[in-house]
Amino acid sequence: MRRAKEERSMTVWILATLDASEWMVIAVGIAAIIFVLWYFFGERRGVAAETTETGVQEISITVKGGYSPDTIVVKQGRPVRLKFRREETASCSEQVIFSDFGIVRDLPPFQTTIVEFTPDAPGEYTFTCGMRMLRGKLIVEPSR
Ligand SMILES: [Cu+2]
Repeated sequence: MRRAKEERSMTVWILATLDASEWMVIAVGIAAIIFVLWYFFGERRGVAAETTETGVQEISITVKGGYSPDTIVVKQGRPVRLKFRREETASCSEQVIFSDFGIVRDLPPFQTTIVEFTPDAPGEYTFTCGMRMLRGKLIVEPSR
């Protein structure tokens, strides 16, 4: 009992003696922890596709050990054009599958393969490689 009380008063004493720069270090440390938590666990909104003059929502995706960007945001009811640029020969990424849209496409290495479709309903749609190891997400936002 007594010991716990002493430890507590010690903690209070240490906090009371911190100067501004030490508080700064603590603040930066806490900010870094929050950033790491957000980075790994936070909801990521993804990258919005650009709308071309003809009204197509277009975005380039680099395929190399994964999809970059891996989360793409588009609007419902307008055509989407995904340009997959595969920058590797690793067999894992040789196919891309949009199972919700019934699309299976081969991605020849060091080429750009275009995948086009129009998402009619809002929602989150996963796309994967042939073995479902690499993953990306298409977020379709309601139009309006
Ligand atoms: Cu794979």
